[in-house]
Amino acid sequence: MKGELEKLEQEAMAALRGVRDAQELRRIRAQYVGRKGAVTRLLRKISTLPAAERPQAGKLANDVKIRLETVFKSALKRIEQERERPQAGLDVTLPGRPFERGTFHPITLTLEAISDIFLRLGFAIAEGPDVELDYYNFEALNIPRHHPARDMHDTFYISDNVVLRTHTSPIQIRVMEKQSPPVRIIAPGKVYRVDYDISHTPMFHQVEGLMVDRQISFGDLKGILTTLMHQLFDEKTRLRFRPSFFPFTEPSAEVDIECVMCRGKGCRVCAHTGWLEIVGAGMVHPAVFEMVGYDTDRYTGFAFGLGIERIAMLKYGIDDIRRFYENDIRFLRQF
Ligand code: 2NM
Repeated sequence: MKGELEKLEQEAMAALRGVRDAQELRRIRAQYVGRKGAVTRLLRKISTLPAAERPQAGKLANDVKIRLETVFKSALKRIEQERERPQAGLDVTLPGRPFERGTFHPITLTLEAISDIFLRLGFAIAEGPDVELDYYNFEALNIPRHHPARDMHDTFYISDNVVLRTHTSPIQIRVMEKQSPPVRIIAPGKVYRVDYDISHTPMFHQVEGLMVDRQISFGDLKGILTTLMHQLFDEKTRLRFRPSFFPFTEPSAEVDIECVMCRGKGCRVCAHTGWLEIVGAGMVHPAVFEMVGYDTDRYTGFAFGLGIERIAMLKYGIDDIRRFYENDIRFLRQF
């Protein structure tokens, strides 16, 4: 009796598992616990057992019947609920899940802010390859092989004469090779140097600018950079030009702006100097013009270079350059 009951229960459970509609469910229910069902029949047979076995067998059979009834009931409920939906698992009346809208990277935003300013000043945007010939990255910029200035650049070499560009100046050489003056361009893009710490990443972004025409002077350079900083930060920002050296400009200058964090009073960001060094600039060296075939008696020009990350950090109050490239969505969402 016990063995038979267990077998019936297992059979009934297995039959239930595949059931999809209510009619089939009722048929299975009748087959086991209906008036003529297999479990019911066993229950009736209990009276034929020896008196000593009846209570135990009766309890066992009743328990099986109750368990099966419970499972039938919940299966019926599940089937009826599914029937109310147009398609199992899909409720077309639910509101859709909205896609999260992306944001622009702070470097992109800064690059666009700078580009907008220069476009209004009549500059065009020029681009060039990230993988560059040694000639365009160094030679044409008056930095011959074994020149000490190459050490400053910590170059990634692809081969003997192919490098990852260490600045965007090669773009400007390529433009000058193809176009005669007047030239008024900015060259934005990624640049690469072997360096990684709190203020350096092996890839970062630069915007360089170049203006060549008759009678371009250092005064034009000062005017353009002053306008840039006033529009990028605010009109009260003061600039300071200090003498410097670059192989590709003469004279050369480092350009500082009054610290935008403390307004020149001195703080952690400006190392308590009140000034931030953010631009390198100068008058293009005649050797560079000769390399691209420009007549140095007719033309002069200025050039400058600035790091986008540094400006983005100041604009948005970011204190570690590495934040830009960690792809932390909580950081990126803020812009
Ligand atoms: C800088 C600083 C000073 C520069 C020079 C040239 C070119 F191609 F005209 F010679 N392009 N960029 C230049 C000058 C870049 O970056 C700190």
